[in-house]
Amino acid sequence: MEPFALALDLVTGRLAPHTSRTVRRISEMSGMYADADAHEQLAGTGDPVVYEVLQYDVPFDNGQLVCCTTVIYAGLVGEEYFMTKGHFHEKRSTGEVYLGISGHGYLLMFVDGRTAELEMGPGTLAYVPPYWAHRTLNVGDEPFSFLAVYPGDAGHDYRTIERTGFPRRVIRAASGPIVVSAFGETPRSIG
Ligand code: M6P
Ligand code: ZN
Repeated sequence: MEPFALALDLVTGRLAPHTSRTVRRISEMSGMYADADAHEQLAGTGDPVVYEVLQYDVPFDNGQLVCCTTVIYAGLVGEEYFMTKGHFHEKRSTGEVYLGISGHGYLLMFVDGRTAELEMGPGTLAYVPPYWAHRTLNVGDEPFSFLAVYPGDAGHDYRTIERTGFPRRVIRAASGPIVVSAFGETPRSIG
């Protein structure tokens, strides 16, 4: 691997050049949003792009660092904000750093019955410790973008979350975004 420098657009969050681009549409996120009817309807009417991940690939090796940006578009499925699929790292002992670039979002995390939610905006540096599952979402009217840096051998485990669900959701309320339990505990405001 040779050294490289990339251009990160601090307004749009886009990375150039990039060697891979993942485009995730709503139809690829079945079962992740609470309102299945709203999800089905959106998937059938335009199937909007929920988020994109732009990455300059490095080898899948320990010691390498993946740098990628994610742009989550503004939108709702029912009252639930557009979000990423969310994952654990296959190699659970690897962490990750996020840096907010533009727009406003949340980073949700959980591990072993504990949960955390961090508000993110431009310049927010957020740390995902090893072992914690992580998902991000856009609570604003503009795209929410952030940079992620994580070890090359981390890997993405989506299946665990597809099986167990994510314990917290963020939904739109009259007062703004609120964090609610996905498993039926009392909703609580995050102010
Ligand atoms: C961040 C990083 C990536 C991840 C992306 C989208 O950029 O954590 O590794 O792929 O968000 O999240 P997900 O893979 O959960 O859809
Ligand atoms: Zn990760």
